[in-house]
Amino acid sequence: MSQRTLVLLKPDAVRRGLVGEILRRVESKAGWTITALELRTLDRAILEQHYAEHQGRPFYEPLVEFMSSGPSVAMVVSGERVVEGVRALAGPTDPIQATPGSIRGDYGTIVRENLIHASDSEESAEREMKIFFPGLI
Ligand code: 3AN
Repeated sequence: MSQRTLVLLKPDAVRRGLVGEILRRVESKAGWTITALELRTLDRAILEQHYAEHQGRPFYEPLVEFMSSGPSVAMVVSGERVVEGVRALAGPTDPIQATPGSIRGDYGTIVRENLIHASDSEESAEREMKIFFPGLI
């Protein structure tokens, strides 16, 4: 089942020089391809759309602050079961709970700065791809 998913390499990943390492893990999965990619600093307006479900939560303001603190890499990954698959590569939200071998498990320690975002369903992927790549068909 070929799918597309929206992936963000967060400002901590870019600052720490981990973009290449994370892209390598994604590209190494058989049949997965990166079909859109952009380095950009995310502004408040785009983050408010992206994180609409978290508005009002205590971690929301610090999250928006962190996510706009430097450039991120936004990309679309396509291929077999990528929605579930990229989330498996990433590991769970809390990097200490994440299994070593996953991206968050290998490189993260704190929940906010957990290196990578990946859409959690095909519906979220459709919504999020439109936010970051409105020109994408
Ligand atoms: P995930 O990215 O694992 O799907 P979400 O969508 O629940 O996690 O949360 C979005 C982002 O918000 C996380 N990647 C993390 O940066 C931040 N976040 C979530 N929960 C917390 C929390 N309890 N404290 C601080 N930051 C959080």
